[in-house]
Amino acid sequence: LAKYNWEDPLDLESQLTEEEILVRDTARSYCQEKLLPRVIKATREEHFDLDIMREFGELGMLGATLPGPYGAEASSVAYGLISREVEAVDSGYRSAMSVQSSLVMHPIWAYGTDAQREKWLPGLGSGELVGCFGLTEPDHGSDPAGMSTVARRSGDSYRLSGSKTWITNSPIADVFVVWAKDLDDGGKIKGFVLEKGMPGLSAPKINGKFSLRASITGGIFMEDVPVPKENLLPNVHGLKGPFGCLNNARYGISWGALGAANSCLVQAREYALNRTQFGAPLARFQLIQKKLADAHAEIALGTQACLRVGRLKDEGRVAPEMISLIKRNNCGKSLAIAREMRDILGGNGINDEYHIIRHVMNLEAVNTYEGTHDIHALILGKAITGIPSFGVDQ
Ligand code: TGC
Ligand code: FAD
Repeated sequence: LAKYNWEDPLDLESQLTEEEILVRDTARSYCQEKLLPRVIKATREEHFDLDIMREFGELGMLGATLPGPYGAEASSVAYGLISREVEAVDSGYRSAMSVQSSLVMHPIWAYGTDAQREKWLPGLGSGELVGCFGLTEPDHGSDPAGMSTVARRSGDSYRLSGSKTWITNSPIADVFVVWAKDLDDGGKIKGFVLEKGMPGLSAPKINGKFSLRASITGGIFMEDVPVPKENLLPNVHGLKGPFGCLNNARYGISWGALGAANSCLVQAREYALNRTQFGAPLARFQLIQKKLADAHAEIALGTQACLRVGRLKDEGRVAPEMISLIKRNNCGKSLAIAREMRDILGGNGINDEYHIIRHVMNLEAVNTYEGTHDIHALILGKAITGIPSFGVDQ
């Protein structure tokens, strides 16, 4: 019989390729040595350090799955492992990485022209340029089909008007992938690449977040912004454009959330072994062991599901509902785990020096963005019953 390894309960290691292990170990060293020491201050000060994007770039962590020359053609599992390592430190850092990779570089690669790829992908891949993805609007969050942002043709340009909100990286972005309805083409939803400095474009920061404080979030305001027609992403229209990007980002988040949950488990275990009450370490008590066992089991099962979906993705056999299943399950479970692990630390659990409370707060947003927990339930509900129940007229 094999010996049980609580740190790798279902033997993930033997299911990874050598290259994936190398990618994970490189990401782990960087995250533990360079990101972890910065995160408490960054969270207290609500600050995103731009150097981090360039460091991600140097390590090949941006757009890693894209083919050469723009990416390293890493597997989806390798991308998931990077997300897990980054989010083990902070979901906000993973946000910065996954928006750049899945929501900005991916659409330029998948829907753009060769000239667009050549213009933006090298800078985005090195982290010299920062990108953001504007889908959500003040009045259209879970239901982006109702978006109000519009594009109108005007000579050789489009004019974009509207506003987006809750946009990761927008205040520091050089490149804005924005989704708008083309009024000269039947209101079809299309993707446009806007650039910092365009007249009528602004992106103010949203202050006062209690979640993802080490990530910067803002709005995008567009007042008749002239956008050259060369900046239209020509190879997609309709919601399948943004949703095609979200499939990749949601998949990465499924791995990432478990990275945060696992950090909470490791911290709580350590604390329970060292903290004595009633004459014994907390780890001696059955209620504590049950909490650790529940967290441990969910992380192990969720990770195995991520691996399976990643492999299917690389084989071209993934269905979006599979991604909804793991995004919903892993974010919801990770949030519950983080709360339980925080409880094991008692009063110390609410101090940021112990990290867990930061993960609890972060995972609230992670459970909400890229489709809320309940929206993914409805996607699965539709798949199970065949009946859509998103809107009143369905
Ligand atoms: P529906 O009628 O179902 O579909 C419209 C069209 O889209 C296609 N489609 C997909 N294509 C690819 N992948 C998917 N996952 C797809 N889901 C749908 C579909 O086939 C159809 O195509 P066509 O050719 O027939 O037109 O759409 P609906 O309007 O009924 O929407 C349903 C619903 C609620 C599931 C959807 O709107 C939804 O997922 N809402 C959630 C919104 C969301 O996730 N927003 C994310 C914003 S970005 C973000 O949060 C980034 S945070 C990043 C960070 O910081 O890490
Ligand atoms: P709403 O859609 O108003 O939902 C509110 C509540 O109602 C939720 O509980 C929801 O589940 C529920 N609800 C909605 N519809 C239904 C229904 N039919 N049935 C039952 N319940 C329903 N967006 C971007 O485009 N780009 C980004 O980079 C980005 N980054 C983000 C970063 C952060 C920190 C946050 C918090 C959000 C970010 N978002 C981004 C936006 C995010 O995707 C939305 O917040 C999310 O999709 C939910 O939309 P909403 O906030 O408008 O909530």
